[in-house]
Amino acid sequence: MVLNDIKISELIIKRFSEKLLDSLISDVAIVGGGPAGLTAAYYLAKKNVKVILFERKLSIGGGMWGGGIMFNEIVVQNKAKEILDEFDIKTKDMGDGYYCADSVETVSTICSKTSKAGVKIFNLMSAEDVMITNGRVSGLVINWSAVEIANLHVDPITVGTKYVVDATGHPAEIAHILQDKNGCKLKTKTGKIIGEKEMNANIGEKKILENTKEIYPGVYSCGMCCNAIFGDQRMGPIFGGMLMSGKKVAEIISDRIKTRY
Ligand code: 48F
Repeated sequence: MVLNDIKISELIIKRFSEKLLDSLISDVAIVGGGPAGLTAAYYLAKKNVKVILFERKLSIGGGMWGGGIMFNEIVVQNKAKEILDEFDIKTKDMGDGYYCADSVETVSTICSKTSKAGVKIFNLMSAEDVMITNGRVSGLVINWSAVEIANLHVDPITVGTKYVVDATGHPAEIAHILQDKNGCKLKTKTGKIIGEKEMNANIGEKKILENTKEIYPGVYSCGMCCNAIFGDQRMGPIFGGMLMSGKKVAEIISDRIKTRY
């Protein structure tokens, strides 16, 4: 076989364009490819929901690669172990309901299984705005992260979706876009983003599941941004809440898609 450089370029352009064209309309568009967003995407795809995911960075996995202070081990509590089992990730029983897993194995396996489940993952792309139709979010405005980083004046493109998931972690970017740019009232006590509280894994991990819910018509929060939006505790390098929040938002949205849209 004689390799042809132009052919190689042609194949990349063709395949990527097909992928992007097929993603112009989806059931769910997830913003953020950390543990919460990836887990949500995986469980949605397993229920045959058409789901796409945008991640600003080159690598998928968000804050999980670095475990705690770059020690690449994560801790999960017993309630979340079944999710690591579902992904076939090795865990070490540390007693008293604590389990550890290698963060590199965890991220790479979740990423691989999510992709194989049928999720279209677009790395290097950022959501910079939302589309709103009749008081409900109906799509995302996306651009290359490189455009954002270089502060270039290049117009974005749009994708239409039934549901958006804010899985952007601590910065809660979609919630901020709704509130700060579009003046939307969020479904929090104050109608605004309340801001995350101090570190407390015990409270934070419980609250994150309560706070995995709709924040504005058509938009759900999952993962760390839930507690940032609803004003609850952060939890540091325990990741069970992120995984369970991703699974929970997938269940809520797939039920809604089945019963009504
Ligand atoms: O930060 P991240 O890992 O959020 P998460 O899934 O998990 C939180 C934990 O990592 C940790 C924690 C555990 O106790 O508190 O922080 O909730 O992943 C969020 C991802 O979203 C991407 C960002 O690059 C990161 O990989 N992201 C953020 N804003 C955008 C975005 C955006 N506007 N467009 C695309 N990607």
